[in-house]
Amino acid sequence: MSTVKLSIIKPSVNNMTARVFLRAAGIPFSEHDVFGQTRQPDFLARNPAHLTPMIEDTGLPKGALWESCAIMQYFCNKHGLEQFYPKDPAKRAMIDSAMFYLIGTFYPYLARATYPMLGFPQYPGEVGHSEADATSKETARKAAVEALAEPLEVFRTFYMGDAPFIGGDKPSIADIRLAATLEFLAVIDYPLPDWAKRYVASMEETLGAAYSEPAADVRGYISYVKSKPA
Ligand SMILES: N[C@@H](CCC(=O)N[C@@H](CS)C(=O)NCC(=O)O)C(=O)O
Repeated sequence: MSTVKLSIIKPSVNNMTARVFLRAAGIPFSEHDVFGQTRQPDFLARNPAHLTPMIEDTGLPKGALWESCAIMQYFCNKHGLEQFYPKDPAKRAMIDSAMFYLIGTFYPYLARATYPMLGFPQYPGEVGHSEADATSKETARKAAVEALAEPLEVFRTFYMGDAPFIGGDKPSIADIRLAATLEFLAVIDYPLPDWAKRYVASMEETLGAAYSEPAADVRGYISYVKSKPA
């Protein structure tokens, strides 16, 4: 079996998601740090969206695949990893819904709330990316911080309910996506509710080094950013 090639940027939780998943699923892969290389001609030829995580695997129609959730879905489908992505259509729909809700609703708030502190660029059309003054940018950032609480609570009340994970008794790919995402909130000292703290701790305890090793890169970057003078 040819080895999957995973291209990553270490401080990113989008990348942490794929890194945790491939380790937890026991899929053989080689990891390549492409920090600073995503807009170079060789990378763009393979991935015109210049996004990481990216996998390259034989059999993919275009050779490469990006989007963290699509990467996890692909490997679960390919290897029948039902423990992470149930086959039952109704159960699978809940996992898909949680991931779409994260990417489409929760993550944009989280990016607006944390990217300025992380030193990451914001998206065109947003106040943080505009020529607005620092006060206006901070007002917009704080609005995004405030908006986080409602979708966060939806993950607990709707997707998890009485179970410890979105996947029920065991972490699913939606849990890997959510736990990794929550890691970024440390950069703004976001007051995570107790259930969310316990949830991330359970994810780490359950997945072990598969979680801790990629998490260490995100946490290390956050510590570095927070240690810099404002
Ligand atoms: N929704 C995507 C987001 C991917 C993304 O934003 N990747 C960023 C790192 S966090 C990236 O590779 N940026 C490099 C670039 O745009 O050149 C996912 O979940 O994979």
